[in-house]
Amino acid sequence: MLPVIALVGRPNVGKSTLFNRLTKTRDALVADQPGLTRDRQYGMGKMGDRPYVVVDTGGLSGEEGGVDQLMEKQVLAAIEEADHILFLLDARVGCTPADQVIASQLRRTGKPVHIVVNKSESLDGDIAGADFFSLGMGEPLPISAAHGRGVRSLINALLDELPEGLDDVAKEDKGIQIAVVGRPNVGKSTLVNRMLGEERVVAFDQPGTTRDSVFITYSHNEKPYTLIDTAGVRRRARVSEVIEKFSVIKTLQAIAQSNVVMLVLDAQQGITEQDATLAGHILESGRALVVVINKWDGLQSEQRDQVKDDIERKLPFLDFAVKRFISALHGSGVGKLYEAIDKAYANATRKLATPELTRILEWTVQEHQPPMVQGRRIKLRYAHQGGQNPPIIVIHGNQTDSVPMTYKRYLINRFREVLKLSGTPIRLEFKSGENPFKDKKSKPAQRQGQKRQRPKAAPRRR
Ligand SMILES: Nc1nc2c(ncn2[C@@H]2O[C@H](COP(=O)(O)OP(=O)(O)OP(=O)(O)O)[C@@H](O)[C@H]2O)c(=O)[nH]1
Ligand SMILES: [Mg+2]
Repeated sequence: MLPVIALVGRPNVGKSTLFNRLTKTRDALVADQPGLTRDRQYGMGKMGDRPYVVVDTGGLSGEEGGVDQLMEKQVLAAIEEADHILFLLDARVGCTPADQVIASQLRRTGKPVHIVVNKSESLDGDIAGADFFSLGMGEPLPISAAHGRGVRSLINALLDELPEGLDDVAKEDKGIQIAVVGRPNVGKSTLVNRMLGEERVVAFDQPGTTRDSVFITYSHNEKPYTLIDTAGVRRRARVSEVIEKFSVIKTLQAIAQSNVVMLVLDAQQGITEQDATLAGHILESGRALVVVINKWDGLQSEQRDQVKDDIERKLPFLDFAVKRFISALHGSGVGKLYEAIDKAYANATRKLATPELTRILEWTVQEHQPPMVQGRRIKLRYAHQGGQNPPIIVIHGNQTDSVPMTYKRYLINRFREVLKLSGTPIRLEFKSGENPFKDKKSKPAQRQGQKRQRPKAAPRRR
């Protein structure tokens, strides 16, 4: 399960600055998708190959019974779902009475709290921390969120405290892992129940805590699948009467554990901001995706056209995904979802041969050259696969740091088109060797060297 780190503290101590640093995706392409707004409160990050979730709680006032009682309630709810609390303090201001109040509130939660002293870049670590020993919550850790100092070791220390994730040998027979996500009341539980319908359920994990999802392994057409249900399966018929407990954290964790995400939308309610935010999270995760437009029954054809327009307009960055229009209630279209799921998964995990990738790259570059940078043209020379689910295409050349966003999109579109890679995001990675072909003798050695450094090409561990 993805560890969850919550950032807590008074206003202005640097929570959002730290959040941005911890969730900064190296893949700028994701952030640059037209129409995509990033969630400023919840984000996924990665240290090495260890992913985590970060929550920016937006701040506690430290005034007991203060005006922002309501907000504090929300902060406490976020804390409830977290594995680690980072209590941020301001080295320049020192320990304030408000900090003391927050400390005692945090103590009451019984959660592990780390004292993090921010803005300590111009101070000696010991001096920066000294003032905060009086909080009685262990050793203060000095960092500078703005300058990135101490952040890496802080996160590594947190992740080290957590038990190693189980290596999922046992998961082999669980088939494709499908996360069913969507905002409340779009019909996730109805869909899950409908999909399970007559199927033979092999295993059913009850959730352990409030934020756990339910995992259901079953077989369909004698093929195993595992549904990850973020809403919780209702065995009873009256699904609609259950008020579902929606949790972004639970959703992020389910996405991270899946191979394919089914994003469920509500055709009768239309596309909302929350849908777009979830879609953004899915895109950032790199998982294969099937967009399921539910409640398609009982709509007039003009309404249907409008929903389709709406999706294109509000979720343009999901254009790679297959869309399916269904009625979970009546069951229409549900059986056909498997075809889309299987296809998305197959594409996301397909092996791509180096000669083919390089050939496509060559054609693409021939058709439309990358621009010149400081009088020299960007060269893109060869490509190979660097990972699966999502497919990563590693492109070698020179001045690759300067490849413009529009050109990256052009490349991705071409790769997608020629390889027919629908249903999955495609990631590009660039490697510049100053001129890898200048000194021919060093070429094989260099390529090998790069191979060793490259992150593992095997599919992700789950
Ligand atoms: N010098 C210095 N300034 C920092 C550092 N981290 C954050 N800041 C600055 O502190 C100010 C507040 O930072 P935010 O990240 O917005 O603080 P916050 O805790 O999210 O504030 P609220 O959301 O209002 O509670 C900004 O001007 C930041 O640039 C740091 O490590 N060093
Ligand atoms: Mg903030």
